[in-house]
Amino acid sequence: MSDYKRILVTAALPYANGPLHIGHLAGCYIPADIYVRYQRAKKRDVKFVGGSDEHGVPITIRALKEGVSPQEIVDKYHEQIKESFVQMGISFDIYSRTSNKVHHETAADFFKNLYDKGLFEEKETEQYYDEKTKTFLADRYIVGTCPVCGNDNAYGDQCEKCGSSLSPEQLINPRSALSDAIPIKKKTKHWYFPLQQYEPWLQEWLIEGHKEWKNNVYGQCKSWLDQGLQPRAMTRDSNWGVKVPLPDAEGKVLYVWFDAPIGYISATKELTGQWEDYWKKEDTKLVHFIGKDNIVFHCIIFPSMLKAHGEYVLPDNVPANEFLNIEGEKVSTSRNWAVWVHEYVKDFPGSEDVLRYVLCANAPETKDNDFTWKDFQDRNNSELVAIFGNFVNRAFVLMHKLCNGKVPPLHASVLDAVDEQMISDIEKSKTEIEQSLEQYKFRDALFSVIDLARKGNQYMQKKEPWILVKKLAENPQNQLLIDNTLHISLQLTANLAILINPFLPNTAQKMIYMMKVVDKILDWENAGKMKLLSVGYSLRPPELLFRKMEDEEILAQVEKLRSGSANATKPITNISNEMEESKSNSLKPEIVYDDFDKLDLRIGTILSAEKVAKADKLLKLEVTLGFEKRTIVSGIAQHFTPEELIDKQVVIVANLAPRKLKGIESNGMILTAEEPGGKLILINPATLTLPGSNVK
Ligand code: B3M
Ligand code: ZN
Repeated sequence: MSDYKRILVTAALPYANGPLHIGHLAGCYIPADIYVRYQRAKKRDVKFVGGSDEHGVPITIRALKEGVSPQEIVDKYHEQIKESFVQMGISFDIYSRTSNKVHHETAADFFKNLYDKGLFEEKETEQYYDEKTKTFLADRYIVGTCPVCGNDNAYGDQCEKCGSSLSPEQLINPRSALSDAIPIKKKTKHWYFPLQQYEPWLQEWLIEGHKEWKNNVYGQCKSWLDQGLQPRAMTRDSNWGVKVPLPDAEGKVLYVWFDAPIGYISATKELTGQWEDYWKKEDTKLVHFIGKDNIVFHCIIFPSMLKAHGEYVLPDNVPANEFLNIEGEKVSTSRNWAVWVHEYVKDFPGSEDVLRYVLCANAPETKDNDFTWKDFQDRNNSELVAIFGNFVNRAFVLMHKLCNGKVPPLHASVLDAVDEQMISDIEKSKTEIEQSLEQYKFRDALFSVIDLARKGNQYMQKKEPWILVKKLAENPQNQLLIDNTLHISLQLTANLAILINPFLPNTAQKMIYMMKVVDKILDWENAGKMKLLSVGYSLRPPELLFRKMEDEEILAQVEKLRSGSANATKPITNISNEMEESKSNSLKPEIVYDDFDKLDLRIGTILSAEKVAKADKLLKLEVTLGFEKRTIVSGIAQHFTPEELIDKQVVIVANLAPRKLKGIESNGMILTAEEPGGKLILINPATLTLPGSNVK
C-alpha cells in the first residue's frame, strides 16, 4: 500500500430526478459506505462526500413530465434521496447538492481556469434543433435508433440497452424527445475540451499506471482509448445549470458532466476548511465509487480535466460496480421495475441491515448480478438468522445458563487443539477481511465474516457444553471446559461485532449493547484479539439480531413488483401456489458424471424462426452451430414470437436422435427454464459466445 495520509471517498452524485432504488445502493453507495466505515474504524483520516446532481437533461425532462419547474423537481427529490441514505446508514460526512451557490462558483471558476489557459476550442457547429419547442437537442433531448444494437429508444448521449456512448449525430432516425418532431439542423456555438490531446498522458497514467484497477473498469477505459478520443463539448444551450462564465455566453450552461464531478470538490469545500488538503496534497488517496455507466466520466474525462487544471490530485482507484438486475430483468424506473428504498424501509422496518447484507453479498462486483426476493429471503434466513444470529444467540443463552450471566475465565490447563484452532481462526479472519477490504473485494470480505460465525457454530457443536453440564456431578472438571468454550465464544462474539460493523452497523450496535461495552471496542485494531471482554463481567440477555422472513411477506414483494410494473406479463393472483409448487418440484434420482457426459450440449445461434402450420405449439428454427446448420422443431410457440428469437443464442442438445414432428425432421433440442407458473425462459450465455462452443 502506498504512503498516504488521508483518504477522500466520493460516491456518484445521483440525479435528483426520482427516488433511490436498490440498484443505486448496490452500484456504489453500499460499497463506498463499507469502505469508509472500515477506514474510520482503522482510525484513518477519511472523508466521505456526496450530494445530488441537480443539473442536466435528466432534471429538465423530469420537470417537463411533471409539469413543474426544475427547481421544484430537485428540491423534492434531493430531500427524499437524502433521507433514504440516512435510513440505510450511508454515512456521508456531507450530502450536498449541485444547485448550491458554492458549487456554481466552484464549477464556473474551474471552467474559467481552463478557459484562461486557452484550453477550450470554441466551435460553431450545426446541431439538431426542435422547432416546435425551440430547443437544441443534445443528450437525452434526442432519441433514435442505436447504430450499435438497433434499440429504437437510444438517447443522444448513450444507449441504455447496449451501453454504447453516442452522440446525437450517430442516431438513426433521430426525433425530439420533447415533441417527437423530426429535428432540423441549426448553428450554435460551444466550447470543446480537446480530450484527444490527453491520450498520451492517459496511456501512461491509466493504462500503464493503474493496471491494478478492477478488470471491468480497466477494460472499459482501455477500449475507449483504443478507439481514440474526440474533442467533447463542455457547454450546452439551456437555462438550467451553471452559467458559462463568459461575456458572450447568454443561454449557455456547463455540460452536466463537466460540473457534476466538480460537485465532489464543492462538497468537500462545504464540509471542511481543510478541503485543499484533500484535493491538492499528493499524499491524499482519492477513491471514486460509481456504477459502470459512469466509468468513462470518472476515469477519462474528469481526470483529464483535473490534469488540465493542474492543482488537483487524481483518483487512486475507481472501483466501479456493474449493474444489479431485479428478478432477471434490467431495472427500469420508467416502467417501475425497481425496488424503491423508501418503500423497503417502510415494508421492512428495522431490517435495513438485511438489505445492506444482501446487496453486498450479491453485489455486481465483476459482472451484472440479479436481485431476487427469494434470494433475499434465503440469505436472511439461512445466513443471517441461521449462522450469524444463531451463533451470537447461542453464546449468550449458554453463558446465562451455564456461567451465571458472566464472562467465564479461560483455563489454560484444559485448553485443547479445538480451542486453539478457533482462536487462530479469529486472528486469521481479521487479516483476510482486511486484505479483501483494502482491495475493494467487499463480497469476499463479508463472506469471511459469515464464515467465521459458521466456524463459531461448528466449534460450539464440537464442544457441546450443553452435554458437559449434564455430567457435571460426576465430572466437576467439566465446568472448566464449559468456561473455556463460552469464554472463547464470547470473545468471538466481540470480534464478530467489530468485523461486521462496516457492513451491518445497526447489528454491531445491538451487539455492543448486549455486551455492555462502549463504541470504542469497534476500533479495527481490536479485531483478532481475545481479551475484549473481561472475565467476570456480566452481560445483558440476548436480543434477536435478525428475524426470519416469512414466505408471505416475500411473496407480497414479488407481487408488488410485478403488479406495479409495466413489465407485468401476467396478473399475479396466486404466486404463493407457484412457490409451493417449486418447493415440491422434487429432484430426480442421482446420476453419475458419465450419465451427464453423454449429453453433447452446444451454443447455437438462431438464424430464423417460423410457425409450423397446423401446430400452435411448434416453431421451426434454423440454428447454426458454426460448423453446421440444424433444423430444430421446438414446442415453444406459445412463449416466444418468431421475431424475438432471431439472433438469440441458446443452449442446444446437439446429439439427440432426430425425430419427426408434423412431418419436419428435428435435429436437436433447445434448453429452456420453466418457472413454477409455466413461464419459459431461454437459457442463453451471458455474453456473445462462438456458436458450437461446448457447454459443460
Ligand atoms: N448523476 C449519473 C448517474 O446518476 C450522474 C453521476 C454524476 S457523478 C459526478 O448515473
Ligand atoms: Zn445500443
